[in-house]
Amino acid sequence: MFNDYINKDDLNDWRHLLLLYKFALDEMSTKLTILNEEFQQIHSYNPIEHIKSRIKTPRSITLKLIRKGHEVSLENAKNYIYDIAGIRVITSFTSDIYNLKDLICKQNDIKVIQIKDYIENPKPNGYRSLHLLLEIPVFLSDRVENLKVEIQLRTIAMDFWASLEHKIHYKFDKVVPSYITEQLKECAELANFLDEKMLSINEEVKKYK
Ligand code: 0O2
Repeated sequence: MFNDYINKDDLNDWRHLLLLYKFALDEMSTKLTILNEEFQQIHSYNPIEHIKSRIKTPRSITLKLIRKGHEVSLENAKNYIYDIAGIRVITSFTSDIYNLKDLICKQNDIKVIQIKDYIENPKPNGYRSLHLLLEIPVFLSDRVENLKVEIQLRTIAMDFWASLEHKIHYKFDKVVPSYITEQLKECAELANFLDEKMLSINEEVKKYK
């Protein structure tokens, strides 16, 4: 698919672009690790359960550009695909998500481009997560490149739901029978109930410290 749209001479430029996004991802991952480890030292508590990161494949970039109606080019990939560098941060509690968001967004080398709060406003299918679209500078030998990184912040329960929903979506080639969609929506509500319950138990436990 990718090769149908990309001239062989341009392959090196694409490799270079993806390398720049890898640098952006590395920088952002380090920032998150620092926040987590410092938090652990000060409060004896890790807000982050785990972090997954990935660079979008050239195939996915190509498909997304076509889906959005753009010509497949390096410039368009940089301008219109916001999640070439993607990080998923999994937390225990919803409160951790908002604490982390505040800590990330106030770092003055980070530019906040957009915040999508699918926790306050879940998608109609039940999807919940907080998405941050950020731009960070990457210092190269001859210039500074500002690159976009998408961070998805989710609790374990939100991630459990989203992972299964994603698999089902692809299993049915995006046309999921309505009774399954309805059951998934129910599960999203149950996952949300679990998040709220766990948060309130945690608040109780904190009083004993
Ligand atoms: P993948 O394979 O996860 O990378 P945009 O990226 O902003 O141009 P969109 O769709 O408006 O396009 O962005 P949005 O809503 O921020 O969602 C982007 C990503 O969030 C998706 O990436 C998914 O990872 C996740 N996501 C959004 N909605 C859902 C959902 O209903 N279910 C699940 N499981 N994940 C969701 P991609 O590119 O679709 O795929």
